[in-house]
Amino acid sequence: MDLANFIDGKFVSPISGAYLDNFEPATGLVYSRCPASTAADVDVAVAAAKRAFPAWASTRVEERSRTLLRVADLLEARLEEFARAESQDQGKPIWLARTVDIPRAVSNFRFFATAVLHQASESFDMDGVALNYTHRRPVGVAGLISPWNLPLYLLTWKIGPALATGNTAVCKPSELTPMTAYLLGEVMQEAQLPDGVCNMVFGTGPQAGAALTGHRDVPLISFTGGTTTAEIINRQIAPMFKKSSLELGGKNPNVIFSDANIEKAVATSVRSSFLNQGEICLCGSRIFVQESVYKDFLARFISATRAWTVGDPSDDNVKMGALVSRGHLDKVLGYVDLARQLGGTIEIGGDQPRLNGKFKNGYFLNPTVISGLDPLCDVMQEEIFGPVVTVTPFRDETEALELANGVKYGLAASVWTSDVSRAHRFAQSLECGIVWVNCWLKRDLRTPFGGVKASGIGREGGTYSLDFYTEPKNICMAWE
Ligand code: TXE
Repeated sequence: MDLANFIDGKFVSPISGAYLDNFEPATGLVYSRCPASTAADVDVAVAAAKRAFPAWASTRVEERSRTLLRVADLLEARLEEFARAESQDQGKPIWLARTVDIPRAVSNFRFFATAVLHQASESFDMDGVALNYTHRRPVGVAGLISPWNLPLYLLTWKIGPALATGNTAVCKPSELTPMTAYLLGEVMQEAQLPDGVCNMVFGTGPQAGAALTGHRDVPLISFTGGTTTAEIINRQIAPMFKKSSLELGGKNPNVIFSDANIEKAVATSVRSSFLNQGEICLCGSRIFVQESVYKDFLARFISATRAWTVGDPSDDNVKMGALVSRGHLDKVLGYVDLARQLGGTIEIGGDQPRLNGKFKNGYFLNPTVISGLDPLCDVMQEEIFGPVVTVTPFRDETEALELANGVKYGLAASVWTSDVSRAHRFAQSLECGIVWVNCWLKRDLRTPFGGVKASGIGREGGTYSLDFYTEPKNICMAWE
């Protein structure tokens, strides 16, 4: 099957006629092709979005809201089809796509289609001589670039607020997982989203992505992906003074104190380590355990990891599917080998499962737990982004904080303790954007999402998104 770009409300082939093979991670086989778009395709898409902007920006908020709610309803009606497509395209278990990815994509549209109806703006009375009010306008054509780990979830997280606030959009989904973004074009057509309001251009980052981030008619960029890529994008857009939000990688600590509920910490830590094959920027990939409970935790955690089955993503009983690509699997395996060379102990995993039939060449990896590494080594400093976690003991709160903050990233963290004072004290001292206490991945869409240090710039989520996708202008009206 050849996918097509979705431009100006129509599915169109890439101008160059070039395509990229799209592999199914579970089998390692090509099962479709996506356009290898170039700057020429991006130019056509940006022109369509620019043409559509004035009418969409001046469409009444209630009408924009109703249109996005139709998209949500139509997407929800095709949930099973989208879940199957996401699972086949990304390698994740279908139950995960069915219960998280696609429902969250529906929520993204519904949340922002209703939140925008209540967006407040300020006014200030200057002692009766003048009135200042803040007038918010959409920015224009939004360039939305999304990654391969939660393809539809993270793309709609951008499309929702961008369109709700009156912007138009050109989206560049990851070339590794184009399928659900392609199908979303069908939903937008059926929802009668006006032509050009949302456009999808498929292709590689350096070709299609760079053409979008560097386009003179795209004043706003929202990017989710790797820190290395964000450095390239930042250099490109800095001299163009574009408004940007960069949501990047993480190397998140999961800190377990001796007074934690160990049973709950173990059960949740298996999820925060291996959900979506560990391919979630919020995964807790560095587990730190207070030494008095370290041995007990490690034994229980290994036993729980053994039950985290790997196999056919379409099997509802399988916990983990395939990693997204051969290249990504090799990258993750490289870190496991490095851990061995550095003297780490592979407590469980570190190898590929022996699967038969059509899965024998799939990009599978057993969930892997490594102990005994120096916290300053590359395995514990760099984002691996796979089902590989380290477990390290610590003496006290001071050492735990030093270990947790001792990386260039600062996205998220989990803290397990029954001491409320310590929970507040420790959470407030962590260098990151999101902290979970005695839980993980409970996400309220109204909260700010994003990281600090090498995990990104800016916040999206709730009113933070509505603010990001609009420009506030202060207008001062004098009386006399
Ligand atoms: O990201 P990339 P990938 C991290 C994780 C992962 C690494 C690479 O560590 O191993 O990033 O993943 C587009 N100009 N995260 O390959 O390469 C690209 O086509 C414009 C964390 O997915 O950054 C894709 O659509 N665009 C992250 C998107 O950028 C460019 C989730 C992301 O690709 C471009 C995913 C360029 N020069 C990965 N180069 C999170 N925080 O959730 C690439 N792209």
